[in-house]
Amino acid sequence: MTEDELRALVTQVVREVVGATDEKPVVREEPLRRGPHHRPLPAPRSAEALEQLKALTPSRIITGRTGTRYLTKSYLGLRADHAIALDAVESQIEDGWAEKQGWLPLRTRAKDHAEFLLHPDHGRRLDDASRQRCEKDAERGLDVQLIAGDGLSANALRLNGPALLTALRKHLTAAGFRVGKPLFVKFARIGVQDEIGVITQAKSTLIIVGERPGLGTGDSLSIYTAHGPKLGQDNAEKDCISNVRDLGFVPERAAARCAALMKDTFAAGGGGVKLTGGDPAFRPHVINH
Ligand code: B12
Repeated sequence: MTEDELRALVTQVVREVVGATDEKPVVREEPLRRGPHHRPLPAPRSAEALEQLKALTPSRIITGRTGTRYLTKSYLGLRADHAIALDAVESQIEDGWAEKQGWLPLRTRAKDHAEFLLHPDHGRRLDDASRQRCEKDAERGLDVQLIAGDGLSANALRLNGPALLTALRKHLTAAGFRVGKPLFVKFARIGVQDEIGVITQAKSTLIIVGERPGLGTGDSLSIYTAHGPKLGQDNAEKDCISNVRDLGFVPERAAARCAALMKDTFAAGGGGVKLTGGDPAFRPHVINH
């Protein structure tokens, strides 16, 4: 059978199966419903300025659209970034990792990760064994007690924590502060720095912790400082340097900024609102980056 004969046979079979007639299809000049159009961006006045703007952020800006919807590329990127955020919140620090960094391992009252996520308060106090270990093994009366916590992204601590704590030790020591051996707290919320500060009688505590991730920011750490420790200290008396990661505020620069913040804090006798000196026009010098 020739190729043409085969084609005719297949056409006949298909026509029989679908019940085709010889009526000519109605062809409309204009389709009734237009499909969505890919709307690429209009040509920018300065392509260079546009690229500079995009380079400032990993966020999806100036991406174009299709109809009222995202481009497939944007949509898939959003799903991938969401997966990174979920992975970050689900991540945990494995046993033994903190000791390898030279940090004293402690844990909070949260018995497991699910309890930690569901009951934030359980992540703000040490469990009994850790309290005793902290009383026995942690140094007393340091200027700044360094603490590392997993918080809402153990991945961030694993990736950026060692570099950040090394840089913090370097800059704080150079600024004249006594900092000792760092402590690590598993299942930690910010508030746990209060209890540690009270136990160790440090003048200030500083906790680095995995931030609640935004889209694609599962590697981001924050530094929270608290001067004059007391249980349940208000956030208004504390300070925060956020977005510490390679794509944001790089650990080395964030540590230098933190040392400057601690100098101001000690000079003012407290952090947070005390640093404003009561001036309503005050603009904190510690912002994202
Ligand atoms: C969640 C969140 C909040 C929540 C906290 C609720 C809760 N119980 O979790 C709410 C909505 C209450 C909040 C409020 C504020 N927040 Co807020 N917050 C965040 C966010 C998105 C995540 C924080 C996080 O992951 N913490 C880690 C986990 C483990 O900590 P946690 O113990 O579970 O929760 C504590 C901290 O989140 C802390 N906290 C939250 N915000 C702030 C801000 C400051 C200055 C301090 C000292 C502490 C603090 O409060 C929680 C309870 O103790 C971050 C952005 C980010 N992705 O990091 C911004 C962020 C930390 N917040 C910020 C700000 C400015 C504020 C406010 C001052 C806003 C305002 N003008 O009112 C207030 C201050 C609150 C206060 N005085 O108590 C800024 C801090 C900027 C800076 N470098 O100082 C950030 C970085 C957002 C940003 N990019 O601008 N916040």
